Amino acid sequence: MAESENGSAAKILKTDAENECGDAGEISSDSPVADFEITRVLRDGAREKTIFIHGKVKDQDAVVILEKTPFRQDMLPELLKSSQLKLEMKNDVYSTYQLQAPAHLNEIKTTVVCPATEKHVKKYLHQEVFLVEESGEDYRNLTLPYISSQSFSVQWVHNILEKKAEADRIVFEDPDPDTGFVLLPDFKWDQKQLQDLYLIAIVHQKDVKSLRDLTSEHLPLLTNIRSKGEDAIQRQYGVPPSKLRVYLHYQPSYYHLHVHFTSLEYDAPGCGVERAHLLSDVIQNLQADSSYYHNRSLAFPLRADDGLLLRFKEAGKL
Ligand code: GTA
Repeated sequence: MAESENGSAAKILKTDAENECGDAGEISSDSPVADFEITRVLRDGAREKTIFIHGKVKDQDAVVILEKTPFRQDMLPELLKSSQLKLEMKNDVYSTYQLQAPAHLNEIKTTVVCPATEKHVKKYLHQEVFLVEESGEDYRNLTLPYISSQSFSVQWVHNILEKKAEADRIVFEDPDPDTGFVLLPDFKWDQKQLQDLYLIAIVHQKDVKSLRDLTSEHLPLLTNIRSKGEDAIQRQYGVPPSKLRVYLHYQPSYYHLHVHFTSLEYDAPGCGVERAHLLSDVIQNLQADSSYYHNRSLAFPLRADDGLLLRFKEAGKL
């Protein structure tokens, strides 16, 4: 089996955002946020320091996500030395300040979805959520027909697999058509610090939608992802398997099988027990029973305005 890797030394963190249409560190001359007209704030997470905004860019719907990123420990000396401090209050041994950091130490991670569909806008809108319990039969009767007609495009996934996008971000690839996958940084991670390390492994097989499709036939694929994914992360970033949370989402947003690798110390969105299934548990469940995910009930949260929730309600399942 042929394999290829990009990057070798441990702990190489890229310092600038990269994508298929721009070089690392280039200031974008065609800023999609410069013409962004705000329609409304979809969600404002003060604790996560993230804000999701819906608006228009030249008549096209767009979603912009702004996120304050974790501190980079390697930049702390420069941050403390070169920033200006404005005193707010002083009392005995206590004092608080406003620290004004130089621009390059004060970046905001920005994600743009444009053009955004109504489904994107709904995805990021703060909503009441409900827990649904889906039997294997419910999956086949309700969920599968719904996701076959309504789910997000996986064009971005095909672009990665076909090296049409993000090719230079690939950390590891096993090209085997059955057990192979591409491992690359998730677009939620800016790769500037390891605290919020987040990579995804995308399988080469195109007909595995989610956890529900997995049987013992997929065990070689899953064990391959676990061992080679963990090895690649250890080599590239120096993070050992015991510091990783490796899991699948059910329901995912994108129905092309992929596995999330996040730092154990990072409280990643969607890593809660109602959505994340540890890859090691999945492997053991399939070793014990090949049709485990075909038959058993799986619980997952759905937002109030999710069309799938309506299907469950109409079927008297809620
Ligand atoms: N490298 O083009 C991409 C790309 N896209 C379109 C999605 N992903 C991508 N990665 C690369 N390039 O982890 C990543 C996503 C996600 C994974 C798909 O693929 O970041 P999933 O199918 O299980 O879907 O995983 P999921 O978990 O719903 O996706 P997502 O977008 O992570 O949403 C979960 C929650 O995370 C959201 O509700 C929101 O609360 C939060 N979130 C989403 N995007 C951001 C963001 N940019 N910053 C902060 N929080 C975010």
